[in-house]
Amino acid sequence: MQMTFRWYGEGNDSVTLDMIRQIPGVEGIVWALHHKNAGEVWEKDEIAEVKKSLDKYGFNMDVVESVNVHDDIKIGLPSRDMYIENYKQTLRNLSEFGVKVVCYNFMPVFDWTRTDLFHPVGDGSTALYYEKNRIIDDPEKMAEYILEKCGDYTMPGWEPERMARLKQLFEAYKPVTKEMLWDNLKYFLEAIMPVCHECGIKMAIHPDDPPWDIFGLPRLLVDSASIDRFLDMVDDPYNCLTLCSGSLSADPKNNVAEIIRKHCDRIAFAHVRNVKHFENGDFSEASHRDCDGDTGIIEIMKAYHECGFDGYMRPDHGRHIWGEKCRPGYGLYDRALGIMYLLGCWDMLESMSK
Ligand code: DNO
Repeated sequence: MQMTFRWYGEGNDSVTLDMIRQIPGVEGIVWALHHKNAGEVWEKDEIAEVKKSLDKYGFNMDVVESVNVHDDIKIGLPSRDMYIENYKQTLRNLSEFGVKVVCYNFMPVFDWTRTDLFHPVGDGSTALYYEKNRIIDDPEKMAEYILEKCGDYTMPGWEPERMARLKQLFEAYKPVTKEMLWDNLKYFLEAIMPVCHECGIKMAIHPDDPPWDIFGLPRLLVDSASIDRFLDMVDDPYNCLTLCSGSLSADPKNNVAEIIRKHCDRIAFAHVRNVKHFENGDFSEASHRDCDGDTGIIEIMKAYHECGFDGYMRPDHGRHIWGEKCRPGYGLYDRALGIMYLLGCWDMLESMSK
């Protein structure tokens, strides 16, 4: 297992590489060119600049999160072929800098969705929160709220340019049924798999967060059965998962450790995060400590260890603690605590297996 940390880039993150270097055990930075729109080619000189800044600290750049997929590909428009060609070129360019895993998602319109970004946890800290009844039928109001709360930092998938086109996007997705979305995902993956082989890059899809349809939009990767379907649909060692424990475990029926045991060889990237459920279907994000939520962090770490997981892992969202001002979910302090907890579990499992 290789521990990594997500960073949004110079001038786009409250956390600096100097700070990350002081967290024990971080080998790589999970990065992206956040200024690029979905569908654009990532140019080599832009990638080289990131490499230069990471090299100074001895961090690898093996994992990208994310190269976003253009909506025309998800919707299945004729222009998708052009965007797929651009995607392939981005993969080729990334491979020249040693990138091994590309995380992406296939969620229509929105990426991850929460109704409150700074919900009090009860101990003076705040965390991302999902109130089921607030996701009814007004995505525009939702977007307004999210944008206002994010301040200087946009949440991935909720960029103001995209949100300004919400009505248009909803219109465009109207004819897309769940089965069509599956077909479009298959089309995309089959088109890029040869380039993935050529470049040695694993495509690692992020499950849908939350794992159910929202605002009438279909969502695909929501449980064990849909993950089976996805991996069978394009049965290729380069067609992999970003197994996000927090996304999946927002649905209490999902057993993340079981999914890990079943598909460990197809998990290229592990997001480890804890979620606390409430009886009415709401959920709150929690500290990484097992007993603070319902995800079963220890069982998850055991499953990865048992399977000999040798992919990349990162702590996922943290709470906002000690008054930190940061991008929602992506501060330094609680994610650094998260890493220490995960590495503590891992080191203990290692020592017990000797
Ligand atoms: C949330 C992240 C997601 C993820 C994308 C991948 O914090 O895990 O935004 O990066 O879904 O494309």
